[in-house]
Formats: sequence, C-alpha cells, structure tokens
Amino acid sequence: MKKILVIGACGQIGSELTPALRNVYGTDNVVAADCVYPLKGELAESGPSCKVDATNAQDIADAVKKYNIDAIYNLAAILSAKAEANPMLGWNVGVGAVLNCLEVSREFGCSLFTPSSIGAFGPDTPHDMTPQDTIQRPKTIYGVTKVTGELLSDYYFKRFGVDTRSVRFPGLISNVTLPGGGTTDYAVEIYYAAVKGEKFVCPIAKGTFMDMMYMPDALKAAIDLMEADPSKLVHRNSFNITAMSFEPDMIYNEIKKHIPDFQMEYKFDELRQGIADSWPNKMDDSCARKEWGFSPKYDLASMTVDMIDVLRKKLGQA
Ligand code: AKB
Repeated sequence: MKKILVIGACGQIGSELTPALRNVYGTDNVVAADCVYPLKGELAESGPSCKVDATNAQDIADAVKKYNIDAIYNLAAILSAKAEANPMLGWNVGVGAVLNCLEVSREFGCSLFTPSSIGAFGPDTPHDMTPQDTIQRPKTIYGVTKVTGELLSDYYFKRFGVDTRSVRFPGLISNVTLPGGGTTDYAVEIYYAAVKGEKFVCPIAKGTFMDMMYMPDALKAAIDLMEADPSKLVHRNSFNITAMSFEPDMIYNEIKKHIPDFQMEYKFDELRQGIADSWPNKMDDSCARKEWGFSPKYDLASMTVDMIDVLRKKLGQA
C-alpha cells in the first residue's frame, strides 16, 4: 500500500485530508506532519505523526526516509490576506515548501500534490469562465507564490519526471478547522455567526462573485487527481476546479431559509476586497472534468444544509 506524508496536517485542509487519506490507504500508511508538534487529538491518535517544517528540506527528507514515503501532499501555505501583511513569510513558506518538496521528491522518487488557488489569477485574467490556460499575472504575493509553484512543478515533471499534480482550489468551506488569513474566509465565518445567532459583518462587498467548494468535494478532488491515470493528464499544474460561484447576498439568503432571523451588514475590508476583485468570478473547469473525471457533489443549497447541521451539533445547539 502507498505510504503518504501530509505536510501541514493541522491546517484547514490537512485536518480533514489526513483522516480521508487514512480511510482510503489505512491509518498506518498516512503520516501526519506539521511544524507545530506534537500533534493533538484524533490526528495524533489515529496514525503516525512527525514534526516537519516545510521550509527545512532536511525535515522533509528525514520523514520520507523514516516512513518510506511514496507520495507527499504539501499543504503548507500562508493564505492571501495574511501573506500580504508579511510578503517575505508568504514567499518563504509558499515557494520554500514547494521547492523543498520537489527536490526531496526527485531524490526519493515520490509523487507530489501541491494545491494552487484561484489566487494564481489576477486582474488581467478573464473573470468569467476563466479558461484553464490563460493570463496569470496575480497582484498578490500569495498569487505570485502559487504561479511559481505551478511553474516549478511542471518544470520538475518535464525535466526530472517527478509525478507532480495540482488543482487551483477555490475558496474552501469547512466545519472542522477554521481557515486563517484568506480572502474567501467570510464564506466560512458567515455560517458560524448564523448558527451562534450573531449578526454577520461581511468584509466582502455585495455583488463580488468568487468560486467556492465544500470541503468533502475538495478532499475527493485531491485524492482522485493523485489516483488519476497519468496517460490521460494533458495538464498537471494546475487544474481549475470549482463547485459553485456566489456573492455574499446569495449565501446570506440561502442561510436565511434555515435561520430566518439571521442578519448581515456590509463593511468591506479594503485589502480583501481588492484581492477578491482581482480573482475570477467563475472558472471553467472542463479540463479537470475531462482529464480525470472531476465532478463535485455539493452546491450552495446542499452545502448550507450540511454546514448548519454539523455546526449546530459542534456548537452544542442541536
Ligand atoms: C484565500 O482566500 O486566500 C484562499 C484561497 C482562495 O486560496 N482561501
């Protein structure tokens, strides 16, 4: 059975991708790694774990050797708004981690998944039905790291034959671990406010469309792409994928169907709004659908039912 290393296992994606991978490949075959160590709770108890600072290539190499790793999921990143406040940190983590993972993968023959993002696009990119192959001139350091990661990953595939694969994730909506410092975080925070009975102050302006996806679809996409038949992959780094595109009023009105008293007011945050305005309204993900069968299950309505149900239980209100 394939042995997998998840770097950034405690983050928004890692805290759910690690258990999902353990379900598929067996608990002992998936190593949860994070720079914050020791890991706590379910992640630490349900399988092997170790300390990996992704900006330190030796840490990654040591883990790969120790656990005989075949595939790495590199989830280390500083999200868009946070990286803008500290561009050097954004660059060092965003690019340092991917380059270190590529070098270790080349040396030890691992395959490598590194997420890219809608942040890899910028104001000059067509915003509607953003094509798979198009202008990528992001104006954020986060976007610059994502484009760099895509280019380096394709370079390592072509030059050294490293099996690199990636998706451009839209905003991810989840109910386990909160995202931190992203532009799309509002679409998670709004559910917490609604379930807690609080008024939501929306940092993104009315009418601002962005691509989004519910976490179960994102986890399946990452696993499916890594399992895809390589002979079918025309693209590799990185595939547009999306499940829904909405603006704040749409998610607010969907939540109000279940929580009629819920209230929201707009107070846009200049940094986040500027970033959101530079990102696609809706991507064309037909290449992912055609080349490896990407097919998300959740839309805004079904995600909202599930989010409210899970958060009510989590927050002790069910
Ligand atoms: C962010 O908002 O920075 C992330 C992303 C879309 O990559 N959620």
